Amino acid sequence: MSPISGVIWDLDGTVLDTESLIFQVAKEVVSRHGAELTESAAQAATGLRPLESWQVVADRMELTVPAAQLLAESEELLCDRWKEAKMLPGALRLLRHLQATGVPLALATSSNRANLTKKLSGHAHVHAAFQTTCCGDEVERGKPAPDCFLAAAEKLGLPPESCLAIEDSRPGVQAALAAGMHVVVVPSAVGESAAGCFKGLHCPRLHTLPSLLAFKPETFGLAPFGDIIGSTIPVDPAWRIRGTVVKGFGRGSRELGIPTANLDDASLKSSLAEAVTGIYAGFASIGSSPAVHKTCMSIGFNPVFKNKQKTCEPWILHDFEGDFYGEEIRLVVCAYIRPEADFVSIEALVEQIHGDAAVTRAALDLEPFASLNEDPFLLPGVLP
Ligand code: ADP
Ligand code: RBF
Ligand code: MG
Repeated sequence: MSPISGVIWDLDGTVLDTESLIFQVAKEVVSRHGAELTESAAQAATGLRPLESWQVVADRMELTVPAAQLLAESEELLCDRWKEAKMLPGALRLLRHLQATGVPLALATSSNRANLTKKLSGHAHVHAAFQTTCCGDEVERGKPAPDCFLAAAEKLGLPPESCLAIEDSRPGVQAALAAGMHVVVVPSAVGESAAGCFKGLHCPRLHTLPSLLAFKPETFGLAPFGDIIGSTIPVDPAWRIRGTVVKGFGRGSRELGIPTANLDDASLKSSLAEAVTGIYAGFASIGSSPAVHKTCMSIGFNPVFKNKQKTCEPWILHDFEGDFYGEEIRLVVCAYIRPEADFVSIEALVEQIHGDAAVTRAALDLEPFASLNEDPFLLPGVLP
């Protein structure tokens, strides 16, 4: 493949998590008109320009109100809320890395100029990272037409074939492929809807990733990240989590031979509600014991088992005698290993988890992780 000389980013659902805001507001607008917004209608509307999105919703939900009115209602509600949008996992890290290594960067968004400004008002450093921005109201045709990607490449002075587009939605991917670019897609849609969302879009120029944390710049001939320690990404500052060990699904020891001390729901909600799902490494201690052990843990939905609820499950790399349900567990989580994944078999999952344990053991011997095993938070009886 030709080397990448510039990266062109989509905004909504790729850099910023505006999707959940938009969904909340769209639900409210649709309910005003006596209907209930379905997941599939919202899905079909993702990635298009605002008016086109509302036309899709109006058609799908068989609303008699004109799309323009629905848009006006939602814009009014969203106007003050855009600044609430948070950066998506790994977006800031990748943006900073590309900027620091001199890669030309552009934004190609379906948003109009006024909304782009509002959305990035709380993230001035992000806005400044892009040499150029191309908005939905500045091109003739919106995504899935290639116009905004082509315009962005032209503004960067680069041929489209040497550009990498980063996208989250189907129309966005179609637009970038039509522009002749390489595309990395981090689907916003999850589970079943994600599977259907990119159906039929096969192209050697298209690469799918679970999140931008899994992006490897060297795959595209770009400088590798410099922050990797022992093949993990540091979690900085480390998370200090205290919880109670509760009963899980009872399959860790039995089915996998890997016991996991599941954290209670309340501590999960208070300290990890927004944590990126994935596999992490850190140190743990239990109950009244000051002993500190290396630990690898999964936070998320266990795709292999299709859990409906998020769990946090530390596997403490130590042989205990018996179990310790109801005891306090203290965790200092300092390294991200990989995203949660689906596997074809339980054996393949178990093998991967043993690989994670090996990564954990090795990485936690390295600084700045190693000294965290003396973190006072891990001592019994120390208050937060
Ligand atoms: P559950 O589904 O209830 O979490 P598991 O089969 O995953 O059951 O077993 C987890 C329990 O095993 C923990 O709650 C803990 O009491 C005990 N246990 C024993 N050794 C370990 C270990 N090394 N790491 C985690 N939990 C352990
Ligand atoms: N479950 C998955 O479905 N996919 C994974 O990639 C995955 N990785 C894990 C990595 C580690 C280090 C641990 C401790 C657990 C992982 N699990 C994963 C969770 C596992 O399925 C779960 O602990 C058992 O099903 C018991 O609830
Ligand atoms: Mg468990």
